[in-house]
Amino acid sequence: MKITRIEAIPFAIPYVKTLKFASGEVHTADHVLVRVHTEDGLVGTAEAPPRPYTYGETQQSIVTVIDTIFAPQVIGHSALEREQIQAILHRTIGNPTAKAALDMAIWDVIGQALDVSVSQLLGGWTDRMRVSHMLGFDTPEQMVTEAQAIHERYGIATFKVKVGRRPVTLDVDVVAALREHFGETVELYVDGNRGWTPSESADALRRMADLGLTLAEELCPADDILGRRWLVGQCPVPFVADESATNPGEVTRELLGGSATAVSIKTARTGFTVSQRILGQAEGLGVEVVMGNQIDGQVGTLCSVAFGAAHQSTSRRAGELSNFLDMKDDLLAEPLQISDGTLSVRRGAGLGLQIDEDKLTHYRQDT
Ligand code: MUC
Ligand code: MG
Repeated sequence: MKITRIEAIPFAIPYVKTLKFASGEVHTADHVLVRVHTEDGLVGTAEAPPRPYTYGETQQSIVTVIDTIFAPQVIGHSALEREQIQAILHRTIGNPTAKAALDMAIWDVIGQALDVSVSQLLGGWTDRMRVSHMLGFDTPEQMVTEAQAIHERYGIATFKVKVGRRPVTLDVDVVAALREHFGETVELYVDGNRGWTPSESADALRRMADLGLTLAEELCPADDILGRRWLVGQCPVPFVADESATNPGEVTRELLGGSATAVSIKTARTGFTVSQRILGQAEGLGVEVVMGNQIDGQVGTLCSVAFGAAHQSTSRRAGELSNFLDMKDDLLAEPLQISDGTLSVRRGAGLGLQIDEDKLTHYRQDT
């Protein structure tokens, strides 16, 4: 299982509809496909999504850090030396999605070599997850129409509503319209991507108090340290740390500092290895987790569901696994299918994914 070559391939696939949220917007999936080759002819695959407004990475920075810093040090190691490889990666600060994609591609290699699925290797709890769909900023009418279409077509009954606009009533009206439209038949929760101040967040929570929200995520910046603690202290539902808790140290700081009471796990930023460590922290501290989405394509989504379905506590809540529906196309030879509101783990060795090489040739940006 000696690693002989690592590819970082930039590609760009347009979105059908721009996804807008408080910290940014996405209109093209300008991701990086990472491939890890071994001397036995195995190829592990994962993808890294650049999110400059969250982690500072760009498509170019991901390719560069992999090509010039990570690949030269990782090549020559066995895929089984994951701890050695983690040590190499963590010698460089930041670059979470580049590190995560490498880690997940290496797990894909290990699964293929052992002829077992990565999800089973990780824990094998179940073979599918319920799906939560993310609704980006729009008018209440448009967001209800989108939610209804997604509900009808895919059976999805959990929606994460992007909030964080000013005045807060813009978003409160959306949540009220969704509740009015669906009644109690759907689960609703909100994600502010740090858009509000602590007092605006508290005001919005008060206004939404009767709307049956189940979670509130990153309503205000974690750097508003005392304000955030004050807010979390009065939040009636678990307050989820997402971009404020991107590694085990930050998870500890946010939870023990009283700035969050739940954690979003995103394989796109912590891979499988570090995501398992974060899951262990959450379980040990007794807080709930949600499988989040880094606005992944289908390759990244397959990684998320492989991890989420592998453990009891990550599969309890619906996972955010549907952002790829907004893309015009994707790279998988066999596209993902959401039905009855669930997404299944791929059977087969490793991550069970195969890239459509013609599509990759079409969408890659480096030729
Ligand atoms: C989310 O849960 O926040 C948007 C920004 C980001 O970092 O992730 C996405 C989704
Ligand atoms: Mg979030």
